[in-house]
Amino acid sequence: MKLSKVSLEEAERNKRQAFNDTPHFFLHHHKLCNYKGFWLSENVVTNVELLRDGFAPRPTDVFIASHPKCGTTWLKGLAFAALNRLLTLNPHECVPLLEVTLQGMNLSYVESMSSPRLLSFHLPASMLPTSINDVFSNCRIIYVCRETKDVFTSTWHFYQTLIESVGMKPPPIEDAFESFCGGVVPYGPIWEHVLEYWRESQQKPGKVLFLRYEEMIEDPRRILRMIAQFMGCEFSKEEENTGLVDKLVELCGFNSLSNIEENKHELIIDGNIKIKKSLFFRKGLVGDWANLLTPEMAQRLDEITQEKFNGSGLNF
Ligand code: PAP
Repeated sequence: MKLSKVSLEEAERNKRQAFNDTPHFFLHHHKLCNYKGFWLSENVVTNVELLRDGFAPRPTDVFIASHPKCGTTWLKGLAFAALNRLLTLNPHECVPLLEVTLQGMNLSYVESMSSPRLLSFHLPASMLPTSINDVFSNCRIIYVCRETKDVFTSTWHFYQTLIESVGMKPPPIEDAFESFCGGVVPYGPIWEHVLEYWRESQQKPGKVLFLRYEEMIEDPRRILRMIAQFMGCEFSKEEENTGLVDKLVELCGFNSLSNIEENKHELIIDGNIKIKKSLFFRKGLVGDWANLLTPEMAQRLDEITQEKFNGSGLNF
């Protein structure tokens, strides 16, 4: 990876310019800044600049992209299993998150990965390194989105547990909800994030595969086959006959992944933030928002989603 065009100092300067008075933070411990219309944490802003000019994708690369809490862990597992016909580790360890890895310890690992590489981003499409969107680049992107009320619910539980685990007090849910509705959440606003990839997938269906968490829940076998076909490694008749698709779906399923010993230990991200792997597996259900949101909150999020997606051809 070449990082010569934008120096670290330049990236730092641009990042400082991007910071302004945040109206309210979703998380006490997460300093977010509005960078080109999206709320990102400090280190991610630096890395976007470095990646944008310096990242050299390989034509065979496949990127998993998502707004957080939309089914990333599961999709990483399915894509890795499709490519390798197995899954042995926590999906996050098999598929590195590029904009976080860069500043941490694992860049050399990304470079040493053999092709085809599976990498991931939570970045919006407009912030991907231009080399990935280049017409000459054959890289493919698999994006997963999820119904907004469930995304808020999953996000709330994740950070509540994380904040409490470091001895801090989470914000009142009403404040977190207001933040989310205003888009002030890591990588938010979610609606613009989803729309950017949705439009890309409409314009370039061979390059961007657009998936929904709900359809993964409904028919994971169909989605696994679709992912394999999109990546150019579809299942042979022989593999189908041996029940490989069923086995891989089972291997990546919520119960299987959340119960393996490997996923009960800590996962170290970005050098110093430690997140328990078990935090990535909570309930894995559609509609769990009904156990958290008041009817008013639910209606408010529905209205925002309807308004934002109006005319796009996208709905839930
Ligand atoms: P991330 O962006 O931090 O990586 P992500 O994996 O996108 O998180 O989302 C986590 C959600 O996916 C959790 O949803 P919940 O809070 O509503 O339960 C998690 O339980 C769910 N999840 C993780 N693995 C699976 C799986 N194998 N099958 C179904 N859902 C899953």
